[in-house]
Amino acid sequence: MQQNNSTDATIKKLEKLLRSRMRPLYERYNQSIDGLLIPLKWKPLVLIIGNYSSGKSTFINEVLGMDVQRTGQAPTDDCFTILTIPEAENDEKKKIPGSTVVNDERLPFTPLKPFGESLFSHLRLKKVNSPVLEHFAIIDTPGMLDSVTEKDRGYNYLKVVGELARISDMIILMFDPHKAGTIKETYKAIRSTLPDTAGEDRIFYVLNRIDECDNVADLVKSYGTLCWNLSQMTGRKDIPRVFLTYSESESRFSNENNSWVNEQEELKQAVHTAPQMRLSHIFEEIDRGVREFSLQVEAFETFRNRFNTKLKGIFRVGVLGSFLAFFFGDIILNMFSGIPETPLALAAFSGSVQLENLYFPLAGITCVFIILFLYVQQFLYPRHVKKSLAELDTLVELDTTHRNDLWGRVRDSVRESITEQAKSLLMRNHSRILKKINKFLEKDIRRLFEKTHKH
Ligand SMILES: Nc1nc2c(ncn2[C@@H]2O[C@H](COP(=O)(O)OP(=O)(O)OP(=O)(O)O)[C@@H](O)[C@H]2O)c(=O)[nH]1
Ligand SMILES: [Mg+2]
Repeated sequence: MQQNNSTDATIKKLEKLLRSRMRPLYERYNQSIDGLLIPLKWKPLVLIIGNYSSGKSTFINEVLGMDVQRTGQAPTDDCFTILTIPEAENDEKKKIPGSTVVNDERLPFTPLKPFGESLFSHLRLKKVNSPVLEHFAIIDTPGMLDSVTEKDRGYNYLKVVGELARISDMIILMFDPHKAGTIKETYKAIRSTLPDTAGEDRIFYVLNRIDECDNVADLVKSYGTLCWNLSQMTGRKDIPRVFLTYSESESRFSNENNSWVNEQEELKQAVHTAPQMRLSHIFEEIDRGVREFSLQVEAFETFRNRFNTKLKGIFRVGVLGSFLAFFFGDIILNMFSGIPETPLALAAFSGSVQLENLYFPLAGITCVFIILFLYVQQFLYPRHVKKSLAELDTLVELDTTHRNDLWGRVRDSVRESITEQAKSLLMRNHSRILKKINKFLEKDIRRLFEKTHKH
């Protein structure tokens, strides 16, 4: 793997930190840090998505300087193709099937496993001898179809795109003037997996095939449609940069002296910066992943605190009950059954307290505590678990959209943990774990981040 040495060293440090600081905490909740380690694997990734026939494969061929991907009008390619360089000179296997790719633990594609055979047969890794691929891998994707035809794929295309967007360091969203209005679904799919507060700078918007616009008015119309849709989706007033590109060799222009705008060279240069974007992507992903975990622990803490408040109430009742049982229990028993002969209070009054006078009062206290224990176990505890599951969203404060967004991703996992390990969650000191997580984010990770960004 060709990668900047200092980036490599930082990634190693991050992995070490995650394994030493976070793994023990995750394991306490029967969770694994494997998901956090995925973006650290392999090499920088550039993901190209967009409408069918928007020119994705043509652009890739031009970046690589060779014809590796099939191109053509109408939906041409229904495969996800990961393009990388052969690892060694005699690297025989030029194409690796999807089922092997998703099972290779050295690669970051294991999250695609749940999509099953219908995806694996449309996924492959291709080894291409292009020097460009020494520094990063490119993922060519099948074109986005209309939502009706999408249903025939046999796997959830948008979810796959979302997973790939999560692990990619650069995402190129490519549209052509004819379909500039169909960006919505694609954007939603990738947005749902990207961090809420960041990630936007990882996306490059491209309006390709602009040579097919007949005139400037036509181009402005397509550009306007794309921008309108973008602003609708991002909710931002500022429009992100949109690269206006076309392929010289495919264009309708016969000579090179035409004055039509073309930012394809700039886009190609931008693609080469993917390795530099890798570290910030990794930091973002770790930050997001750990904050998701932290929010779960917060929920467990509320779950425990609420139960403890109820327990305290019960304990107070217990103390009062014990007091009454100790001093008056034997008197009442004596009134009904004549036993014990001399209740403790009477013995104390006559100044002759014997050890046997304490038997009944102590038995009274034990009875009170047994009753309360049974009440907690049979009634209070199951009711608390049931109520917490029914009011899951009240376990954490959802005061910002960022927290809301994180919560949406971990809610099911919290439900599962409370259902499966409620007792151990009630016994654990979550605030100590929260402090450790906070220290990891604010000290360890921040320090490393600042150090790498100084260089
Ligand atoms: N005029 C013009 N045609 C282009 C341009 N780029 C690609 N084409 C043509 O458009 C068609 C589609 O290009 P592809 O590169 O196959 O598009 P794609 O996005 O990979 O399509 P799918 O893989 O089917 O989703 C091909 O016939 C290309 O020759 C361009 O910039 N201008
Ligand atoms: Mg293609």
